[in-house]
Amino acid sequence: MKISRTLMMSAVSVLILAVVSCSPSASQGLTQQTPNAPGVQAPRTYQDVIIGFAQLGAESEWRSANTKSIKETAEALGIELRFYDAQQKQDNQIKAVRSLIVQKVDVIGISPNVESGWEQVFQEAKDAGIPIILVDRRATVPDDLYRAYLGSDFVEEGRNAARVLANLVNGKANLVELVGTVDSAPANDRYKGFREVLKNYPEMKIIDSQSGDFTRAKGKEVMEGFLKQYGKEITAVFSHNDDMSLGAIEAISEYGLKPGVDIKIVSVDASHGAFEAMIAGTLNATVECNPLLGPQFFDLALKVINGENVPKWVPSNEGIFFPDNAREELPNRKY
Ligand code: GYE
Repeated sequence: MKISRTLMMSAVSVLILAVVSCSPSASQGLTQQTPNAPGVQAPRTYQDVIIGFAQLGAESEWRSANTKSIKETAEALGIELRFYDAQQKQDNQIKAVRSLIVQKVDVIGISPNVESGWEQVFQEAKDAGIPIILVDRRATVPDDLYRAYLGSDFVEEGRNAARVLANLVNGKANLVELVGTVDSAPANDRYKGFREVLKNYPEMKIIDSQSGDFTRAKGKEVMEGFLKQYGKEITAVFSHNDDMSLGAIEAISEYGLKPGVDIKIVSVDASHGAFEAMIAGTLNATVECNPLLGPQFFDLALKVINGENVPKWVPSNEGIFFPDNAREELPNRKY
């Protein structure tokens, strides 16, 4: 498909070149024939931009869906995409940004693995005249170092998780928390939002809180540690993503307790795995966090390239899902 289009394009350009060079008016009349006034550039289109993307890794179902959305949208729109996967390492992500600067791409999209440590490399991009768009995760940098942030309201997700959990346990629980990647925007914000609402429930106590780095394997490992230390004292889990919840579910079952029954579990993302767990009765709720950001990202990128005004924050639409309608909803889920 790509090859035939490229071939066709070069055939067309050869034809145009031939026509232009053969035409007697080629040298005199060309400026009058262009549709734009002199000095006014035609807006760029998806087909004539190069967009770089520094993805943070492939740590979760959410991330795989996010990467797929970006790659598939680029393909569908005919955009030349330069994509990097940093394997959850900030150093790799910084290297990817530097390499995209050298390649002189038109825009760099990035999901910063952690919030801090971006000023220098973002400044390098700015100095090279390449706009940065933050996708999914924020970075703590001055406003002039990025053009826009496209992503979720993670604080609200944390608040919603607390509201749902409070309902499930009637305002009384000994809970443990599986935190996402340390210093990442979603982990910081979900942590904060959750506690904000929990203040209204004095009998809901967080007995421990540790990072499971947003992965299923670490989520399981941390939950095993919690169970070893607190055993049956634990009555609820707040996990910052579904993958860690699935790991925790395994740990709880192996420990001999019933996940979703003996220990209530609420998490974030609303991925396929979470729906399957809700249908199986092992997960009690999941707060949606939408990873399908490809279309919004490229739309934003093109606007930025064409000098249009864009909002500083473009939020994504999200809901909450429970076991009652999980079976009905699952076929509609795209990730
Ligand atoms: O919740 C988690 C992923 O940044 C919103 O990262 C994203 C989070 C998502 O690993 O599953």
